[in-house]
Amino acid sequence: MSHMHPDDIRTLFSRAMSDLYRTEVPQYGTLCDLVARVNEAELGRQPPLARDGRLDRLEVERHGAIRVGTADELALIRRLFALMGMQPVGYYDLSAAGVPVHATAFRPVSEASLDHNPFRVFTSLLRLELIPDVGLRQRAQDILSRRQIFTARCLALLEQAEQQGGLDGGDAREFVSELIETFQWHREATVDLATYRQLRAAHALVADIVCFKGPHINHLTPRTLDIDRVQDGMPAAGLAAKDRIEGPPRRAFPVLLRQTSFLALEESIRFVGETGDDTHTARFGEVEQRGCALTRKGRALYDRLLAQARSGDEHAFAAFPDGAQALFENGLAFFRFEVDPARLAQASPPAGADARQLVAGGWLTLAPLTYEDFLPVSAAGIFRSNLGDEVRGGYEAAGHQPDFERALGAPVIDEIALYEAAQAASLAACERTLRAACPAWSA
Ligand code: OOG
Ligand code: NI
Repeated sequence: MSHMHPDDIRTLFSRAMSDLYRTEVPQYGTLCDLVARVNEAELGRQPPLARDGRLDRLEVERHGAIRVGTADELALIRRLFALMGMQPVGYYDLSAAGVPVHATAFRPVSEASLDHNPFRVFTSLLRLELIPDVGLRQRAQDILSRRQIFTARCLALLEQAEQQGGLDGGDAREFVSELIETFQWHREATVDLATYRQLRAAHALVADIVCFKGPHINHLTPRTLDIDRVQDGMPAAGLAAKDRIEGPPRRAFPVLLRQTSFLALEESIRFVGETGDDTHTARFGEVEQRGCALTRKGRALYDRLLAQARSGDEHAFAAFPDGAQALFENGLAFFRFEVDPARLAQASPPAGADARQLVAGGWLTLAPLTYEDFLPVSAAGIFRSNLGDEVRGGYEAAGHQPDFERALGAPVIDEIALYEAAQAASLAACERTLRAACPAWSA
């Protein structure tokens, strides 16, 4: 029996999630159409070489977000997503932004898998210990302990896949359709109206996580090559855009992530045992533009300048180099190196020249390594506007990665280490080429 490749199961999953969200949130379809138009126009402006394979990746590239309530739910998500080649990468503490969760991003990690389909799911775990009211906390815990968010068939297929080392095509398709059920929206709450209101008073997100059958997908985000153009096009497409894009201003050389969103749907809910009703903002729309990954040093500078920009300094980002060469020379960003054959034909690099000299002399060119991760705390604006929540300060409690990893049942992967390894691998490949072409260089 031959197993379907995890990359292909992931593609089935991301397509199925996209189809689901299109039926649940019609504005998502409108947004995807707008993004596709903008991306096509933008790709048309780029040189043909840069286009190879990119439209393919962009057409399927999405990230989703879910929020789970218990350690057991999180650990099961990890095992289920592993069948699709998605690993937990990074630790995100959102308590600083006044949101009582911590999180990781499940995503592929190898470059080949990312090229195949970089589907990511930002997954948050509720931190009930941040709810000060002990009675309410216990109540929430009891409600969560009674629910099973996965179908029995989904869990059976998980066991089978773990035992046999994979799933064949038919089982993989069944697995995906069972798994999708977990992320559907159900307008029937699992609690009565009074309980919902109590939990919502503690925090809108607590109600969102605790009061429903499972972790409904709360947004699914396409990637655009020009977010300013999408933002400008949103009103005419009938989408209520946020008033500004999160992240740094437009740059010649994009870095990290810029995001914007349209406002959440007000959805009516049916509560247990009563005729009373209320509305809830569970789902919204988001779009993002991804740029180059930054080193720790680059990220520290970015965070400092973003804070300055937030407190009114419009020109803060002028201090951030806006070009591949300068970012590389200052050790601020990660790149994929490529040997320039034309330059090599002209002259050999000097003996012993290092990466910096090879780049400066034109033997190596720099392509950005795409940032594959998230910036939810700096995008706290998106969090807030979509929770329908009043602005509140951060929690006193700091993040707690060991607790999160205990719940997950595994350590999270350090995203910076992944970028470092990708950059190092591309340099090693270039060095092999140079060594073969000009023995004098390696001497
Ligand atoms: C997750 C928000 C994080 C992003 O793009 O930063 C996220 C959530 O609202 O549950 O998706
Ligand atoms: Ni998002």
